[in-house]
Amino acid sequence: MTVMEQRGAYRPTPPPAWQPRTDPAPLLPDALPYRVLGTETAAKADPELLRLLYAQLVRGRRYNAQATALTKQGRLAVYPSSTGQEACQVAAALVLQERDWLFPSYRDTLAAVARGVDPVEALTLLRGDRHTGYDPYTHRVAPLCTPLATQLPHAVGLAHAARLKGDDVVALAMVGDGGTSEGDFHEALNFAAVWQAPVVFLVQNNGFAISVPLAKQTAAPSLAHKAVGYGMPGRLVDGNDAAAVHEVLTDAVRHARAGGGPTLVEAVTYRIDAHTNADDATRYRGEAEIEAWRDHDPILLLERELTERGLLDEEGVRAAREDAEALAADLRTRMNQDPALDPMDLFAHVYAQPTPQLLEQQAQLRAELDAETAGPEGAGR
Ligand SMILES: Cc1ncc(C[n+]2csc(CCOP(=O)(O)OP(=O)(O)O)c2C)c(N)n1
Repeated sequence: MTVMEQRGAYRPTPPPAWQPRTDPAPLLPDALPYRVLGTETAAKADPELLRLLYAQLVRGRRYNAQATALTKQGRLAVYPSSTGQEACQVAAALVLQERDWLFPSYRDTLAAVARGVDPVEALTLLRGDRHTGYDPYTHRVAPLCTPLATQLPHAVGLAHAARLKGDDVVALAMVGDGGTSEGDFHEALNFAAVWQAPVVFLVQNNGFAISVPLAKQTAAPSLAHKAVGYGMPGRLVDGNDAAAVHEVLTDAVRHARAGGGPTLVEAVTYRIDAHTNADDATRYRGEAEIEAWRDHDPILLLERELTERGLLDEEGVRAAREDAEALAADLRTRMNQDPALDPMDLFAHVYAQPTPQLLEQQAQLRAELDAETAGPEGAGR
């Protein structure tokens, strides 16, 4: 029978394999970024937590300023500052248990430090020294990741493996707004949702991928909306409101730990400094925009809340600043010491079983170093 002959009997029916899937409505993010500070919800926030967040934000701001100064003194090769984004950095570190894992990007040194990584060791990579600089297993902080978004599938793999082994571990992976356009972002979120892996993805939407503004990066209604296409909840939060970021991430970690699967959190924030010390941000954004965000500064918001509730006085502010100064002074002193480096370390910890090419390169470098030690004659020149 031809299609034309079938026409009379035609009844529109859905494709046979089609089944209604999950209802997307519960996965959708709020219309506006979730806030706590300055709202009625703030009264419910634990005063001790707010004080801790405040102390950490002040330390973080000072750490960023000191690290940036070290680049100008030639002590640090490059520093992607997280000034303005400290609330995300600190909250990401504080919501995790010791057994959990943090997967940071190059901008997330502060999160690593807030989780316990030595402040100098956390800068090893950015100093141009060697490898990661810290032992990822000590504090369960993966290496700071420079290739965009590649830390995300690593986080999913670790979380999935932990679940298969029956280990109670959650992985929290951090990525920038630009990183959400990478293939690795897609692959990580897809696998995480299909496997219901215990992962939390924290996107710090700081407005720019170097000089590329978000509007040129994506046409999505918000980055949190991207979650829905993968079948996981998307949450939108004010990334400069430390209490709000802490609450949203805590919920997401709890959900993941309870077997509820992954969550994508978009924290709306702003990068106050240039992309790195090597970037001239005046070429792509104006002072008025930065000023507007200074009025919504994470430290300012929290300071205001704490002061209004009588939880912080001048003495408290001074104590937090002194603690931050001590951190900066220690960083200066230790970063001004030249580390003893062995170029042969380049080959250590690369593969469990070095490849023939690596062994060849290792031998070549050894020979060059030996020739240098022997001087021009020894080198046969
Ligand atoms: C795979 C890959 N492509 C390109 C780059 C070059 N690159 C370094 S930072 C950056 C912008 C990233 O912006 P975003 O993800 O928003 O993070 P932010 O730097 O703002 O924290 C780019 C394109 C890279 N590091 N890795």
